[in-house]
Amino acid sequence: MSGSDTALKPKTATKPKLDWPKLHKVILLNDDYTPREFVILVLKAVFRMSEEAGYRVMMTAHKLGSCVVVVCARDIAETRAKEATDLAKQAGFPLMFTTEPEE
Ligand code: TYC
Repeated sequence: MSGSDTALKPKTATKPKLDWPKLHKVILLNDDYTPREFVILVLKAVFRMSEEAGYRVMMTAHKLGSCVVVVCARDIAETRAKEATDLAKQAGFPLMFTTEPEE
């Protein structure tokens, strides 16, 4: 067999697998019923925020409709969002926290 008979494999471009798992945002949603003080209480209890940070995040959601609370690993984001939403539900408020992947 001469060198010209050798079957050459087509070269396929392979994307290097360097993707890390995406970080996730926990997002606080505004509503018309949950008292401001209760929102701050939940932010302090679940996300370990100071009164001042909690107030700023609460007021941002109140004025703009939503606010990013924290960016972290997906499982932590989902657990915290559920914990915070459940706490509000137990107290009879419709306060909601959602999660979404970062771009
Ligand atoms: N908008 C609520 C009120 O006026 C307070 C509030 C703020 C509720 C932020 C939810 O994510 C929220 N009582």
